[in-house]
Amino acid sequence: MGLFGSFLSKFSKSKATIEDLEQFRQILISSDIGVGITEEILELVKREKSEELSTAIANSLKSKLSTSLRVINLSSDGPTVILIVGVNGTGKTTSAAKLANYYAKSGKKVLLVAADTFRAAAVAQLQTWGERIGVEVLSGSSNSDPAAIAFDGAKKAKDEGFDFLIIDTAGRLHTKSNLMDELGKIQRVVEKVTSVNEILFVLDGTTGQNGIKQAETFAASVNLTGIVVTKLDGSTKGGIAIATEAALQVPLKYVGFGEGIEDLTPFEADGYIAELLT
Ligand SMILES: Nc1nc2c(ncn2[C@@H]2O[C@H](COP(=O)(O)OP(=O)(O)O)[C@@H](O)[C@H]2O)c(=O)[nH]1
Ligand SMILES: [Mg+2]
Repeated sequence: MGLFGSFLSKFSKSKATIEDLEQFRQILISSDIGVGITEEILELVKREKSEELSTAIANSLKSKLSTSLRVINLSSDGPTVILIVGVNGTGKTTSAAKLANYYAKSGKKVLLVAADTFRAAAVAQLQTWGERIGVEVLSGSSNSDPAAIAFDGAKKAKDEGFDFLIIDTAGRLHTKSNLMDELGKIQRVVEKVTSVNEILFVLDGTTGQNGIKQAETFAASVNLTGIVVTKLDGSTKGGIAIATEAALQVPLKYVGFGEGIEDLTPFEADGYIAELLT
């Protein structure tokens, strides 16, 4: 059963009491769907006919979502370049490897670039994934300029006919403006060689409303084209997916639901909402 299902089935049988509404409010808030959307849903509970309630909530949630396409924007000429950004520990490297694996398995030639040059362990982590999934990983020496390695990756991908170039970047605090500027620099140097098709913001689905603030600051520095929400496995925080997309109007493209290489799935809004409400 989804997060809201038991309440909705109760409300479909009898009118919600004040106590019911309060309990439902707690569930909604703790799902991280946000205060604004919580109050709107509660208004619908008070107002709608019980048999139409689920549909009314589903429609209300859908109307808040981005209308942009959720598929990865593929390059028509040259490699499809995907830049992976976000704060520390959200699942960037894991998601980069998952995406690389998906494309490699579908017969595409994929290059991963370890542009997280601050920590040797970060480079090693991507290399380990690369070996496991049979995808080449390009890395520079530690502490080298991340933009320089990204540039080398772009050149190599273009010259050697790669279909996908996936650039993993270092986690950065959205409050550090010099690091945010560095992302812009990475994008610009890659664009000297080939266009950047996607900038995916990776959000840890368990970080709560602060995640939305992170995303907003990143969106102010680089042109985010998609969101990946990770760690939704077994989480009761599923509301964050909707809250983030509603706040940013940037489409959620993938959801991570585990540490395994296959644990990434394209986000499908209708199914996701239906699941929350069932
Ligand atoms: N449960 C779960 N763990 C994840 C998921 N994605 C990443 N992780 C774990 O989160 C931790 C940080 O991931 P990592 O990719 O290194 O984050 P990065 O710092 O953003 O590159 C690792 O232990 C990953 O295995 C996910 O979807 N579900
Ligand atoms: Mg990483």
